[in-house]
Amino acid sequence: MFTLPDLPYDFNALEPYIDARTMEIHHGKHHQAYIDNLNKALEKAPALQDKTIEDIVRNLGSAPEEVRPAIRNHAGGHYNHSLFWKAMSPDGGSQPTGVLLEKISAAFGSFDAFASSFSNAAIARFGSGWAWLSVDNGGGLAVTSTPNQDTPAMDGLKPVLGIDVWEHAYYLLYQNRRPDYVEAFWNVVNWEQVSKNLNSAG
Ligand code: MN3
Repeated sequence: MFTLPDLPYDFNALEPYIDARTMEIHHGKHHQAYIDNLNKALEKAPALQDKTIEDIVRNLGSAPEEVRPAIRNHAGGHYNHSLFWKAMSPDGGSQPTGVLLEKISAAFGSFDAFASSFSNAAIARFGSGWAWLSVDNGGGLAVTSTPNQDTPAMDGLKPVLGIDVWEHAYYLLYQNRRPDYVEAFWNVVNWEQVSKNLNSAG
């Protein structure tokens, strides 16, 4: 049984960029619902019940067909949100350093070019989904976008930073102004955690 991970900060910690009410509903209702629905789907997939969430999203093909769409959506939702909360911090913002910055510069030319590519992917995602920075199969970095709760891990990539662009992530504070939310997100990115994600991606 999967359970909701605690937020590593208070609901209001990311203000003024992300408001407390949004964080409370997003974590306590939306993320909880992905977990509840995943646990329910896993009742019909006993072979997956002792797998990690990463194993499940990386091997969707091993889920029984009957519950595969549910597992895709809800395991994806649990995996994506678990990464998302940790990759933000009230002490975040600014720019990465060290190996992460070197890899970003190698892949995109500069940090600004990367940030622009990531923001554009987030803004251009039609409907609900995510934009990502991931480690690709060759060990380089790539910006991609996924619909719904799909995750780059389903395609063998290792996501290290993601932004949730479902309306539930920003509508209370930003309404239809997704670009303003995306711009504000840069103020809370926890580069230390993104670097850890990069290191554990190998
Ligand atoms: Mn969400």
